[in-house]
Amino acid sequence: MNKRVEAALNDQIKKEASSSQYYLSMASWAESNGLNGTANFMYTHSDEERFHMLKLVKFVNERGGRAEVPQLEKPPHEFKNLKIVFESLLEHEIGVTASINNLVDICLQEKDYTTHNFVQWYVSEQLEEEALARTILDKLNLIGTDSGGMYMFDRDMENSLIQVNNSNEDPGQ
Ligand code: OFO
Repeated sequence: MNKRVEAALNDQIKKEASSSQYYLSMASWAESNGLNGTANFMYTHSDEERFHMLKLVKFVNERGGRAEVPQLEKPPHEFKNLKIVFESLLEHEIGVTASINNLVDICLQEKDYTTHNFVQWYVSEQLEEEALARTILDKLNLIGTDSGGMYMFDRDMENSLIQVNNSNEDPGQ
């Protein structure tokens, strides 16, 4: 496997693992603040990020490279409010998208079209995740600080899990 591509894939493995930890931390915060719908949404999201990481690990090893299990930094664990949680999520996803785009770029520079093809799944995934985070933030902006609205929002988050699960069905690992 091309060494530059391998290094970029390993870097992405770390990013996906960090995303999983970050959303797990958000889930724990939401659960301990009585926001069970949001907590379940974040637990599911955290599992998905772990799946994204595993998919990369397997790809690297199957193509003759070596996937490295990264050391991770402790994610933030205190959040002022729900809006900040989702703003942080969106900001984080924008960073991950930039990293995926960089990976695409490296594949093209190194003429690694197989990896380029593999990475397209992540390109679409990032598009969906950013769109979802923006939709959620729009809702939170409408609700403002109304506690009844917040209650309904949390209940909606539970229902939105169905949508997320459907949109993340793997087209064949
Ligand atoms: Fe892995 O999809 Fe977001 O970060």
